[in-house]
Amino acid sequence: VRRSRVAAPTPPATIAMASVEELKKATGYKSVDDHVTSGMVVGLGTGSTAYYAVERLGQKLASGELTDIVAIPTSIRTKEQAESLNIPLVSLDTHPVLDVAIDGADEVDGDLNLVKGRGGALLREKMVEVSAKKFVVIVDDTKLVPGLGISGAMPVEVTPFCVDFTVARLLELGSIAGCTAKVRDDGGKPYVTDNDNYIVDLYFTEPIADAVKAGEEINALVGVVEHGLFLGMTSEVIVAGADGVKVIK
Ligand code: ABF
Repeated sequence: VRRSRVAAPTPPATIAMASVEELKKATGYKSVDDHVTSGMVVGLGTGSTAYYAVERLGQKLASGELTDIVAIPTSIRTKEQAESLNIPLVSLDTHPVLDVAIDGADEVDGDLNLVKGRGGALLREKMVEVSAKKFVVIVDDTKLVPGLGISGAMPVEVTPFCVDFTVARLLELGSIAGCTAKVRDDGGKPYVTDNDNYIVDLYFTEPIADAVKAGEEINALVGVVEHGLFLGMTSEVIVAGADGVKVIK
């Protein structure tokens, strides 16, 4: 009896990891099932949750359940995944309006405003997602926050030229006073985005009080390319948690 009691439990870490992955898969699959129909132009997000939306789209194209889809990837990583699944790809140059874009997020607040870019793809994500008639966000419930900027970095994509100058100008902005800034590191060198830029991660101890103003001030700096605040863009959020998958609009 003692021997079987010792042998029975599955390691808790294995259970936790599998379930987080299952939550991501549930939201990713549901986003495609609910929002993608044949003939659409679809924006494909980046990250470990968006991965499952891309996977589902590939499955449905392969089975013939969906036809005449073209997609726009938001990163080189997603482009490679889509190509491996034979998803036809186009660009904003030829398809400037998308029917739907689907992507993950780092933070979602009560008004469905987002922090994005901890995966480094925020510029292409914003260009694609702001061009979509519908922007569907897919997250597990750990991403829901009471205020933006409190669970980790708020990334800003900047030009590499004189990055310390740009960091110093960012730290002077009244709307984000008190934050700290760090050029994202990649093994001892600055992390380089798909657009050959750097990322400055801003860290806050309190939620960003006025995210609209912060976004305006940050983007007005000449060395800044784009920030990771995605405000007023979200059409709906598909959230997976221990009690199931729900939709917030
Ligand atoms: C991208 O992936 C980012 O904007 C965001 O940083 C991240 C979320 O990734 P994950 O789903 O892996 O948590 O969409």
